[in-house]
Amino acid sequence: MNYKKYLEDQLQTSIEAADHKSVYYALLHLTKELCKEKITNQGTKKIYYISAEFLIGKLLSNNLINLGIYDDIKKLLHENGKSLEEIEEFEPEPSLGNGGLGRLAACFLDSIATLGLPGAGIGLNYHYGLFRQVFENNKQKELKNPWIEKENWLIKTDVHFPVQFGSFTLQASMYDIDIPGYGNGINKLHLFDADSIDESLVTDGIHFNKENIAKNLTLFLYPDDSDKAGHLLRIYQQYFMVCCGAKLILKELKEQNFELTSLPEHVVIQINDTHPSMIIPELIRLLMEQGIGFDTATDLVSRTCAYTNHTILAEALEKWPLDYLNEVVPQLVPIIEKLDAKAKEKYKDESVAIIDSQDRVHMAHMDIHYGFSVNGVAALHTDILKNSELKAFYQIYPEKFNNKTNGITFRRWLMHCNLELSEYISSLIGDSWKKDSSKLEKLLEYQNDTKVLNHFLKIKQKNKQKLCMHLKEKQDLDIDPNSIFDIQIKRLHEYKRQQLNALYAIYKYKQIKSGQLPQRPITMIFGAKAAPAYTLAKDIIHLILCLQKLTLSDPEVSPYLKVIMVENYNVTEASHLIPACDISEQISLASKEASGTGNMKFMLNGAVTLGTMDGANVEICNLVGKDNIYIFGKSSQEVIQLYETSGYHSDQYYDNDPLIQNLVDFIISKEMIRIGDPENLCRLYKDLISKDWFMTLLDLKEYIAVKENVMADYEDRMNWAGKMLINTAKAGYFSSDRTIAEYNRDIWKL
Ligand code: T68
Repeated sequence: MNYKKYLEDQLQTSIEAADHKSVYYALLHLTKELCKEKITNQGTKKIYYISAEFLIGKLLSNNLINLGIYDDIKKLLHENGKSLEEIEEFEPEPSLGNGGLGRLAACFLDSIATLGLPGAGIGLNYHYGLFRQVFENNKQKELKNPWIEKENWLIKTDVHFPVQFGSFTLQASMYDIDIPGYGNGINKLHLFDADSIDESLVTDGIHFNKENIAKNLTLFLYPDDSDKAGHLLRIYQQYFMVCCGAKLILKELKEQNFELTSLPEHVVIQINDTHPSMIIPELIRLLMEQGIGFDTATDLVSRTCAYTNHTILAEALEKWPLDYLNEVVPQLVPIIEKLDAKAKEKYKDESVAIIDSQDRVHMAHMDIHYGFSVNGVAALHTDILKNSELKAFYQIYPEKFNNKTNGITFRRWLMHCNLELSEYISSLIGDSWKKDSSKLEKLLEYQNDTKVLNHFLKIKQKNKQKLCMHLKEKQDLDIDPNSIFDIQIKRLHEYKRQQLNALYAIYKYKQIKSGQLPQRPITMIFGAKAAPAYTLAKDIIHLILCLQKLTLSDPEVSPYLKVIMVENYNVTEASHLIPACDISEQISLASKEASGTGNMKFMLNGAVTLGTMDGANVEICNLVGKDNIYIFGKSSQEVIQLYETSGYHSDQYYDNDPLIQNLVDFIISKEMIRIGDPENLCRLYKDLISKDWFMTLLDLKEYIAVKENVMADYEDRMNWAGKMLINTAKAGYFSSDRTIAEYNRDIWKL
């Protein structure tokens, strides 16, 4: 195709004369057109990845890369006075996910298509997605985030289904997004939406009438669920998704003239966490409607569904009151009760029941009994599932349990976000790593080559300068590109321990005030959204924003230490931040972070990890070796034991250690209260010294000590560059192409 001609026809003018936004739309249409010409990945068995979240991020560049025309388009635009980077800024980011779980689903879709596997994503078309975060008075404020413009990536289909709820029926329509594989055919992401949605229901921020389901069902991703109406809405969303998904799957089976009883031979459904778990009873229900008996239907569905667990946090394991299900989806309740009765009869053990003694339905338990595979998302996480959290189930079904360590797509997280490093790598070891990421290990040949190491440093420096320009433009922040960039970006949660990092900032601040200056300035960068109803998480954001104000406004401090919080952290911001990072903060309380995937993105881009032995950090450590990662903190076993014996008391750490006391006290010091809100700061302070459920103080001293070592080691630039190179070279294991190949080999068998 003559791209120039196509674009100019679309634009009705020259590329040069057109404005950026119009060029973006023209490219969007071009990409959609090219996807149409591509073949769909084929096979006799298909994977349906069903997930309440697909955090796909901006699509233009990624699609161009996967279609193999990124360089051509870039050049064409450049020749006509435009830059692709500038044009991309006009693409709104769909925020159809919260964090790691949703982003993983997006990386997986990319890899499924890239490996040429027949597959599809099934999810919901949230109109406003996750909220947009703005900072006001050093606090987070939530605004809606409309992303569906008149011209957009969605393709309206002629697939429509009725969805029956307790007292009413909604009409659903399916919208598709093309997922081109890198050098392979395309797959689809199917997003379902209710026809009756009323966007005008949202007037202020993210508030809306939760009761009017027909109008609000797909307005927001996981709206505030702090009350009953929120919980019910969530169940409505989940059932809407699985009902449409199940109907689509059976429709496609029928269209290929396959018998319903051959379901497990032609279909595999990967249930992404428990949000889509109701697909099990729903499919059983639909098969029974077609005249198949309960036992046969249950057997067919059980051989079709596989479940991925992403967390061991008790509060994140869904347990829906039977009453709620009776209100929203009464048609599923008799099926769930039968499934429960069957399990109870067979395994007379209350701890593996689906419906517990308080009449709550344990969604994960249903998945495990009535699915054929259960996987964790990193080696340590799967071990914890087997030996602690799901031990009783592991004893019943050892053959169902398997590990699939997470991965990331290198198309987005290196080739796109760090083009210069990507090209430099290819100039050293050739292009083969793009299809076989293990080839990155060839870089190890250069680990002592000062010319290569210097070039690694040079690219990092350029990326840091670019980030400085970006943050200047975005938030009017002045940061020093020669400082150390220490970055923690992820959802705000106590277990991820941003508060631990903030206490280090206080430590440094105090040192500087007392005249102990760091060898090199430090820029501590945070990016995080807090769930709107998660009070303590919002208090931690407040603490960080106060520290930002404190460090930036004090001329004694700001030349040496700056605390920065990036507003509205999302996939796009991540792609600016990750290539510029020196130190990757992965400091969750051991045992709590199932895997992490940001850790992998940073490592790939040559950052060195400072972390606990948690999630995939353990595997990173094994790959790069102790010299190329900084580990601190209590082990997962020690932490699990502390929980089991109620052996952790934060007040003891606070009372017995003057340094800890000094740092924690600073949260409610004169300096901080002058800037911040005493209510938020005091609440956080009190929590830390009386509860501290995620054991911040347990690891604080060691964290500070190890972080000081990192800073010192950073000064030996050649040695540090060696660590960077080794991290990139060893990151090949974390390609989602590898993860998906394993899912296919062990679970899907397409
Ligand atoms: C994340 N989980 C894990 N959950 O925390 C992370 N939860 O360690 C892992 O790398 C990632 O999954 C991928 O496996 C989440 O992101 C959620 O976002 C979530 C959303 C709603 C309810 C519960």
